[in-house]
Parts: sequence; C-alpha cells; structure tokens
Amino acid sequence: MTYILSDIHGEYELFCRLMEKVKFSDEDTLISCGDMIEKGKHSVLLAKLLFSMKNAVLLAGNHEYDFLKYYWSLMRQTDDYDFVLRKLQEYFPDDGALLDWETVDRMEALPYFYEAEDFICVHAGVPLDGEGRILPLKDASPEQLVYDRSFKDQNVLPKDGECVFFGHTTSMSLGTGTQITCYLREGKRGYHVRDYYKVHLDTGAWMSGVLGCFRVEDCRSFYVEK
Ligand SMILES: [Mn+2]
Repeated sequence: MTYILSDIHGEYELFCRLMEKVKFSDEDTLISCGDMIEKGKHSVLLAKLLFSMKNAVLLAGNHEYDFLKYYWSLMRQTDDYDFVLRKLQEYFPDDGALLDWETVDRMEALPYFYEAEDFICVHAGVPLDGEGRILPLKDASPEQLVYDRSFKDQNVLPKDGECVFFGHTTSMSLGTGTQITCYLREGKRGYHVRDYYKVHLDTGAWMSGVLGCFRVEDCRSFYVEK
C-alpha cells in the first residue's frame, strides 16, 4: 500500500503512532510531502527516522528549503565546517545536538516533487497555465513548489487527470477542520485516486495534535490524535 502525508513538523511520536495504526510494513511505501522539521520538538529525530526508511519517498517543503538557504549562506561565509555544523545544530533548539553531516546531506538531496502514473506530490502547489493545466514540474523553481500560496484555494482545480497531493497550509486556516480534504471531480465517486482533482494533507499536527495520512489504493484517510 502507498501512504501519503505532509507537514509532520517534528511530531515524532504522532508519526510513529500513525505508522503503527496503518500497520506500515516493508512492503508499503510512504510519501512525505515536506515540512518534516521545525515547530514540533523532534525535528532531527524524525528526519533521521524518515531518512532511515528504505521505502520512503521524501520531498522538501519550505521549512527544509529555508534550512538549506541558511546552510548555503554559512558555507559562503566560512570553510570552518565544525563551526557550520554547530550553527546548524543551533537551528533546532530542542534536538539539534542530534544533527550530523549525513542528515544535512540527505536534506540537501531532497527532491521538490514526485510524479507517479496517477498522482503528483508536492509541498505547496503545482504551477498551472490559464486553463488550469499543470505546467511541467521539472521547469518549476523550488520556490514555486514550496511556497505557493494560491494552489490551496478551493476554486483552484487542476484539469489534468492526475490527482495532486499537497500540504503547506493548515486545514484550520482553510476552514476544513482537522480533516484531509479531497476535492472530488464532477460525476466521480471517489474510489480511485484519479477521481480527485487534489488532496490537501496538512491537518496542522503541531497545532491541532491531529496527524493523518491518505492511502492511495482505497482512497481512505487515517488519523492519530495527541
Ligand atoms: Mn510549509
């Protein structure tokens, strides 16, 4: 089975409980649409766990991108790598001491989108043309993909056949409670992932205490709560 989620934001325990709830196994695939770090207390612990999972596809969100921009600015200032690592550890006030170079390198190698046959995963949004068709993601900038502020709007519905999975904006600020919100195409019943225009995954776990994931095969959502 394939499970997709987003915006875990350092909520290590909630994530572990969610994986237990869905009985996540080596035969399953996990896709995380970015913002694994910051806000919650266990950013680095969670990042290391995700990076250790062989069957996980991990994307960068704006929080990873901002971290990398800070890293790149430090690297331009000095070639004292011990100093750089210390500053990067201070970036995470709660568990920064766990940060090592391998985790930094893995963070830097994160892709900004993932395309499967029936769906696309991205942190904030995909670029659309005037007709609502999805523009080639390989031509989009990281900034476009991690900071997009309009794709979340309820009237923005990509016309192509693939479903777009995204997070970035909490469901509370969108007025959709603490649910994963699926935007169903007209005349479709919702049994297949292509029946949806897009699926908004961010239930604001760090704030609401609710973390959810979406299972692609049967279009079911699962939640755990603090
Ligand atoms: Mn975000």
